[in-house]
Amino acid sequence: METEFTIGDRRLRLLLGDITEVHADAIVNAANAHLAGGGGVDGAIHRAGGPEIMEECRQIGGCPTGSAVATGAGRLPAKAVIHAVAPRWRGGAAGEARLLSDAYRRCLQLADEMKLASIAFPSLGTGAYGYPVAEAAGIAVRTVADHLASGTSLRLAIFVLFSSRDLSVYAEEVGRLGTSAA
Ligand code: AR6
Repeated sequence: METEFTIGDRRLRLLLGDITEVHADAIVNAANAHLAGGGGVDGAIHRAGGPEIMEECRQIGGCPTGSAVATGAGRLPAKAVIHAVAPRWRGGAAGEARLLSDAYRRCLQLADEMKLASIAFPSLGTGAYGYPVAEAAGIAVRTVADHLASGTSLRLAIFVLFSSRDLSVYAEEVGRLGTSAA
C-alpha cells in the first residue's frame, strides 16, 4: 500500500512495509546512542545489511540523542544508512519533541551533504522508545515536509510504516499539511 503527496516539485510517500526492502539513496535506522544494535528496525537493518555496517558503527563509537550519523549500506539497496537516535519517551516534558525533530533534521542535513535524491525513514522513537505515534507522526511529517519545501537535494522522502494503524496516523498528519495527493 502506498500513498504519495507533492510538496512543490518534491514528493512525500507513505508506504506500508519493511524498510530493509525499500530502494532509496539513504535508509534511516532507529538506532541507540551507543550504535550498538538492538531490536526493531535496528536489528532488521543490521541483519539485512551485513556486518560491515556494525563495523563502521563501532569505529564511529556513538551518537547523541537527537542526532544522526551516516555509514555505508552493506548489502542493502541504498547508498548510505543514516543512524538516528530518537529520545526515549519520558512523558513529554523532557524535551522529547525537540530531540525528535532534531534527529529528523540531522538525517535530512546528512542526506543533503551527500547530495542524495531520496531517503526512507521508519517511525523513529515509536517502538522500543515508546514515543506516542500520533505525536511523533506530527513532528516527523512537519519536519520532513518543511525540509522538502526549502531547497534540498532530496526529490523524494518516504515514511515506511510497519502497521496499517501507523500508516493511517501518518496519512492524517500529511493531510493536515494541505498538500495534494499525487
Ligand atoms: N521496517 C520498518 N519499520 C519497522 C521495522 C522494519 N523492518 N521493524 C520495526 N519497525 P524501533 P525506536 C517499526 O523499536 O522506538 C532498538 O533496539 C516499529 O514497529 O525499531 O526508535 C534500537 O537499538 C516502530 O513503529 O525504534 C534502540 O535501542 C518503529 O519501527 C531502540 O530500539 C520504530 O521502532 C530504538 O527505539
